[in-house]
Amino acid sequence: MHSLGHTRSANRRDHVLHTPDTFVRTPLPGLTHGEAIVHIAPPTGAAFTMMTLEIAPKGTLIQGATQRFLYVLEGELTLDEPGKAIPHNLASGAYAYLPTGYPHTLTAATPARIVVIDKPFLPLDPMYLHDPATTPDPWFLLGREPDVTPVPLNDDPGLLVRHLLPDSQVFDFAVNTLAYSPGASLSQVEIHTMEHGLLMLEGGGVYRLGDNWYPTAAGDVIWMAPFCPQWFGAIGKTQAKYLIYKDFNRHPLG
Ligand code: UGY
Ligand code: MN
Repeated sequence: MHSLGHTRSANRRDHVLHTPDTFVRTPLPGLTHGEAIVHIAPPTGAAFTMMTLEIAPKGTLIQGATQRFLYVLEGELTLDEPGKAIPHNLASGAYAYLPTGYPHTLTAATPARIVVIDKPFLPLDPMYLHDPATTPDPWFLLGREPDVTPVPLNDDPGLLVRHLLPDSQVFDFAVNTLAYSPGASLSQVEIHTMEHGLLMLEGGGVYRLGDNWYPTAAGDVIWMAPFCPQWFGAIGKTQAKYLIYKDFNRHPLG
């Protein structure tokens, strides 16, 4: 049906709501037999990129210029890493963290959709590396979101967080999932120095961004600038769940 120029998408100074009706697919260097939907990138003010890649069987993605986080939404893929004869199998809910310069090839075995977050790494100042056992660099890791133990946010059993990256200040960003029982909400309007990239995975609700309240559903992507006022309330009879990126563990002056 024709939308007559209407969309829920919005582009404001301190936030972007990117809804599927406005997605535009483009080629991406390093990606074969696939297309990228770039949701979040520096022209809006973001210090990272967040994209969905749609990859056909046998399509591949190789490393880019920065560290990378990837999350499988749909399909089956293999991930080759250096020195390993047997590739890793990834399916829906699987994720990987790849440090800067870590060679890898991701190959789709079936039609696949993945989310990719790329960010230039900001090293932790060595003066904070008190523990000699601490490595200065973040490390390659693979996981599965359902295997991560959920913890209630602010003691609310209706709002469960899964931290997908290790609790180490060596990492300069965090990626979490937040699962809201029907009717649950953030306990406060948040205003903070970190920026966010968010993909609504399931369900929906109302997202406050700045002075706007947006109906939000699975498939929507949101960018929140540093200090963007934000709040979410889940609406519907099923849980609402999103994947959320934030820059983390660094002094705001860098
Ligand atoms: O981690 C966060 O700042 C998170 N609670 N923000 C959000 O869900 N908008
Ligand atoms: Mn937040």
